[in-house]
Amino acid sequence: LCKTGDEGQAAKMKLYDMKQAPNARRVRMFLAEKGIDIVREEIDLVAAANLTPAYLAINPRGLVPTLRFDDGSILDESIAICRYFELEQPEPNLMGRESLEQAQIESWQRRMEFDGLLAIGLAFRNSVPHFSSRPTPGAVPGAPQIPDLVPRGRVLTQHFLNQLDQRLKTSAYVAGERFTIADITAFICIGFAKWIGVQPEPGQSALQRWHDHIKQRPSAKA
Ligand SMILES: N[C@@H](CCC(=O)N[C@@H](CS)C(=O)NCC(=O)O)C(=O)O
Repeated sequence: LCKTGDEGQAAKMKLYDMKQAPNARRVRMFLAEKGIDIVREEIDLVAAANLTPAYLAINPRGLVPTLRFDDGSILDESIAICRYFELEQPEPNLMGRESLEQAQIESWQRRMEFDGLLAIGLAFRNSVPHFSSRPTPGAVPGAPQIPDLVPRGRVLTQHFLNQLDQRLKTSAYVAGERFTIADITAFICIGFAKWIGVQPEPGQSALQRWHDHIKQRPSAKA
Protein backbone atom coordinates (compact mmCIF):
# COMPACT_ATOMS: atom_id res chain seq x y z
CA LEU A 1 0.00 0.00 0.00
CA CYS A 2 1.18 3.47 -0.82
CA LYS A 3 0.19 6.15 1.67
CA THR A 4 0.65 9.07 -0.68
CA GLY A 5 -3.00 9.99 -0.81
CA ASP A 6 -3.40 8.47 -4.25
CA GLU A 7 -4.82 5.02 -3.59
CA GLY A 8 -4.10 3.90 -7.14
CA GLN A 9 -0.36 4.43 -6.88
CA ALA A 10 0.56 1.20 -5.17
CA ALA A 11 -0.46 -0.85 -8.18
CA LYS A 12 1.31 1.49 -10.56
CA MET A 13 4.86 1.06 -9.37
CA LYS A 14 7.39 -1.39 -8.02
CA LEU A 15 10.71 -0.84 -6.32
CA TYR A 16 13.54 -3.21 -7.24
CA ASP A 17 15.55 -3.40 -4.10
CA MET A 18 18.22 -5.26 -2.16
CA LYS A 19 18.31 -5.42 1.62
CA GLN A 20 22.05 -4.76 2.10
CA ALA A 21 22.77 -2.50 -0.90
CA PRO A 22 23.62 1.02 0.36
CA ASN A 23 21.81 2.92 -2.40
CA ALA A 24 18.70 0.79 -2.05
CA ARG A 25 18.91 1.27 1.71
CA ARG A 26 18.89 5.03 1.51
CA VAL A 27 15.74 4.99 -0.62
CA ARG A 28 14.05 2.63 1.86
CA MET A 29 15.05 4.92 4.73
CA PHE A 30 13.65 7.92 2.87
CA LEU A 31 10.35 6.11 2.20
CA ALA A 32 10.15 4.98 5.84
CA GLU A 33 10.57 8.59 7.01
CA LYS A 34 7.62 9.53 4.83
CA GLY A 35 5.57 6.51 5.85
CA ILE A 36 5.35 5.33 2.26
CA ASP A 37 5.12 1.60 1.67
CA ILE A 38 5.30 0.31 -1.90
CA VAL A 39 5.57 -3.04 -3.63
CA ARG A 40 9.19 -4.26 -3.70
CA GLU A 41 11.13 -7.05 -5.29
CA GLU A 42 14.44 -8.24 -3.90
CA ILE A 43 17.25 -8.53 -6.47
CA ASP A 44 20.21 -10.57 -5.25
CA LEU A 45 23.25 -8.61 -6.44
CA VAL A 46 25.70 -11.11 -4.97
CA ALA A 47 24.18 -13.82 -7.18
CA ALA A 48 24.24 -11.34 -10.13
CA ALA A 49 20.44 -11.42 -10.46
CA ASN A 50 20.77 -7.81 -11.67
CA LEU A 51 22.68 -9.00 -14.73
CA THR A 52 20.12 -11.53 -15.98
CA PRO A 53 18.32 -10.77 -19.28
CA ALA A 54 15.05 -10.52 -17.33
CA TYR A 55 16.36 -7.74 -15.07
CA LEU A 56 18.29 -5.98 -17.85
CA ALA A 57 15.00 -5.76 -19.76
CA ILE A 58 13.68 -3.73 -16.82
CA ASN A 59 16.83 -1.68 -16.25
CA PRO A 60 19.60 -1.98 -18.88
CA ARG A 61 22.10 -0.47 -16.41
CA GLY A 62 21.58 -3.43 -14.09
CA LEU A 63 21.35 -1.27 -10.97
CA VAL A 64 19.21 -1.10 -7.86
CA PRO A 65 17.30 0.72 -6.61
CA THR A 66 15.03 1.01 -9.63
CA LEU A 67 11.50 2.33 -9.46
CA ARG A 68 9.41 0.92 -12.29
CA PHE A 69 6.06 2.31 -13.34
CA ASP A 70 3.32 0.26 -14.98
CA ASP A 71 4.09 1.71 -18.42
CA GLY A 72 7.62 0.28 -18.14
CA SER A 73 9.34 3.59 -17.54
CA ILE A 74 11.89 3.65 -14.74
CA LEU A 75 13.77 5.90 -12.36
CA ASP A 76 17.15 4.35 -11.56
CA GLU A 77 18.95 6.99 -9.53
CA SER A 78 18.34 6.94 -5.77
CA ILE A 79 18.01 10.68 -5.39
CA ALA A 80 15.70 10.98 -8.39
CA ILE A 81 13.45 8.36 -6.77
CA CYS A 82 13.52 10.33 -3.52
CA ARG A 83 12.79 13.57 -5.39
CA TYR A 84 9.77 11.96 -7.03
CA PHE A 85 8.31 10.93 -3.66
CA GLU A 86 9.21 14.26 -2.06
CA LEU A 87 7.11 16.01 -4.71
CA GLU A 88 4.30 13.46 -4.48
CA GLN A 89 4.20 13.64 -0.70
CA PRO A 90 5.92 16.81 0.54
CA GLU A 91 5.61 16.09 4.29
CA PRO A 92 7.65 15.36 6.25
CA ASN A 93 9.97 17.54 4.21
CA LEU A 94 13.38 15.99 3.64
CA MET A 95 14.78 17.95 0.68
CA GLY A 96 14.18 21.57 1.64
CA ARG A 97 11.49 24.18 1.29
CA GLU A 98 12.56 27.58 -0.04
CA SER A 99 15.19 27.81 -2.76
CA LEU A 100 18.27 28.44 -0.63
CA GLU A 101 17.42 25.65 1.81
CA GLN A 102 16.83 23.20 -1.07
CA ALA A 103 20.19 24.13 -2.59
CA GLN A 104 22.01 23.80 0.75
CA ILE A 105 20.53 20.38 1.43
CA GLU A 106 21.41 19.24 -2.08
CA SER A 107 24.95 20.50 -1.65
CA TRP A 108 25.39 18.48 1.57
CA GLN A 109 23.66 15.46 0.08
CA ARG A 110 26.04 15.47 -2.88
CA ARG A 111 29.04 15.87 -0.59
CA MET A 112 27.96 12.79 1.35
CA GLU A 113 27.54 10.92 -1.91
CA PHE A 114 30.73 11.99 -3.69
CA ASP A 115 33.10 12.24 -0.73
CA GLY A 116 31.63 9.34 1.23
CA LEU A 117 29.63 6.78 -0.72
CA LEU A 118 31.93 6.78 -3.76
CA ALA A 119 35.13 6.51 -1.70
CA ILE A 120 33.75 3.57 0.29
CA GLY A 121 32.41 1.89 -2.86
CA LEU A 122 35.82 2.22 -4.48
CA ALA A 123 37.56 0.44 -1.61
CA PHE A 124 34.85 -2.20 -1.30
CA ARG A 125 34.47 -3.19 -4.94
CA ASN A 126 38.20 -3.37 -5.52
CA SER A 127 38.88 -5.56 -2.49
CA VAL A 128 36.19 -8.24 -2.41
CA PRO A 129 37.22 -11.44 -4.21
CA HIS A 130 33.60 -12.19 -5.10
CA PHE A 131 33.50 -9.01 -7.21
CA SER A 132 36.86 -9.59 -8.93
CA SER A 133 35.19 -9.57 -12.36
CA ARG A 134 32.62 -6.92 -11.35
CA PRO A 135 34.51 -4.05 -9.70
CA THR A 136 32.07 -1.52 -11.15
CA PRO A 137 28.41 -1.92 -10.14
CA GLY A 138 25.92 -2.84 -12.82
CA ALA A 139 26.09 -3.91 -16.45
CA VAL A 140 29.38 -2.42 -17.58
CA PRO A 141 32.16 -3.96 -19.66
CA GLY A 142 34.49 -6.16 -17.61
CA ALA A 143 37.37 -4.28 -16.01
CA PRO A 144 39.96 -5.65 -13.59
CA GLN A 145 39.95 -4.87 -9.91
CA ILE A 146 42.70 -2.39 -9.01
CA PRO A 147 44.02 -3.32 -5.55
CA ASP A 148 45.78 0.09 -5.20
CA LEU A 149 42.37 1.73 -5.11
CA VAL A 150 41.62 0.00 -1.80
CA PRO A 151 44.05 1.96 0.44
CA ARG A 152 43.15 5.07 -1.52
CA GLY A 153 39.43 4.52 -0.84
CA ARG A 154 40.14 3.92 2.86
CA VAL A 155 42.15 7.14 3.18
CA LEU A 156 39.40 9.10 1.42
CA THR A 157 36.81 7.53 3.73
CA GLN A 158 38.79 8.46 6.85
CA HIS A 159 39.08 12.00 5.53
CA PHE A 160 35.34 12.02 4.87
CA LEU A 161 34.57 10.95 8.45
CA ASN A 162 36.90 13.63 9.80
CA GLN A 163 35.18 16.30 7.75
CA LEU A 164 31.77 15.05 8.87
CA ASP A 165 32.87 15.13 12.51
CA GLN A 166 34.02 18.73 12.06
CA ARG A 167 30.71 19.67 10.51
CA LEU A 168 28.68 18.02 13.27
CA LYS A 169 30.57 19.95 15.94
CA THR A 170 28.67 23.06 14.89
CA SER A 171 25.53 21.62 13.32
CA ALA A 172 22.96 19.27 14.88
CA TYR A 173 22.36 17.55 11.55
CA VAL A 174 24.40 17.31 8.34
CA ALA A 175 22.64 20.07 6.41
CA GLY A 176 21.58 22.23 9.36
CA GLU A 177 19.26 22.13 12.32
CA ARG A 178 16.89 19.44 11.14
CA PHE A 179 16.96 15.90 9.75
CA THR A 180 17.15 15.75 5.92
CA ILE A 181 18.15 13.50 3.06
CA ALA A 182 21.79 14.50 3.69
CA ASP A 183 21.59 12.66 7.04
CA ILE A 184 20.21 9.61 5.28
CA THR A 185 23.13 9.41 2.84
CA ALA A 186 25.65 10.10 5.63
CA PHE A 187 24.10 7.43 7.87
CA ILE A 188 24.15 4.86 5.08
CA CYS A 189 27.83 5.72 4.49
CA ILE A 190 28.73 4.78 8.09
CA GLY A 191 27.05 1.39 7.69
CA PHE A 192 28.75 0.81 4.33
CA ALA A 193 32.16 1.87 5.70
CA LYS A 194 32.00 -1.12 8.08
CA TRP A 195 32.43 -3.32 5.02
CA ILE A 196 35.89 -1.81 4.41
CA GLY A 197 36.85 -1.85 8.09
CA VAL A 198 36.55 1.90 8.62
CA GLN A 199 34.37 3.31 11.41
CA PRO A 200 34.10 6.58 13.33
CA GLU A 201 36.95 6.82 15.83
CA PRO A 202 36.34 7.31 19.59
CA GLY A 203 37.76 10.85 19.32
CA GLN A 204 35.17 11.82 16.70
CA SER A 205 32.62 12.61 19.37
CA ALA A 206 30.33 14.83 17.32
CA LEU A 207 30.06 12.12 14.68
CA GLN A 208 29.42 9.48 17.36
CA ARG A 209 26.74 11.63 19.01
CA TRP A 210 24.97 12.22 15.69
CA HIS A 211 25.22 8.55 14.67
CA ASP A 212 23.79 7.31 17.99
CA HIS A 213 20.94 9.76 17.57
CA ILE A 214 20.08 8.81 13.95
CA LYS A 215 20.27 5.11 14.83
CA GLN A 216 17.27 5.59 17.13
CA ARG A 217 14.99 6.62 14.27
CA PRO A 218 12.64 3.81 13.20
CA SER A 219 13.67 4.44 9.56
CA ALA A 220 17.24 3.37 10.40
CA LYS A 221 15.96 -0.23 10.42
CA ALA A 222 14.28 0.03 7.01
N1 LIG B 1 24.03 6.33 -8.70
C1 LIG B 1 23.22 5.18 -8.44
C2 LIG B 1 24.10 4.05 -7.99
C3 LIG B 1 23.34 2.76 -7.86
C4 LIG B 1 24.26 1.60 -7.49
O1 LIG B 1 25.48 1.62 -7.66
N2 LIG B 1 23.63 0.53 -6.97
C5 LIG B 1 24.35 -0.65 -6.60
C6 LIG B 1 23.87 -1.18 -5.28
S1 LIG B 1 24.22 -0.08 -3.95
C7 LIG B 1 24.11 -1.72 -7.66
O2 LIG B 1 23.07 -1.73 -8.27
N3 LIG B 1 25.06 -2.62 -7.88
C8 LIG B 1 24.95 -3.58 -8.91
C9 LIG B 1 26.08 -4.56 -8.89
O3 LIG B 1 26.64 -4.76 -7.81
O4 LIG B 1 26.37 -5.12 -9.95
C10 LIG B 1 22.13 5.53 -7.41
O5 LIG B 1 22.38 6.45 -6.60
O6 LIG B 1 21.07 4.92 -7.40
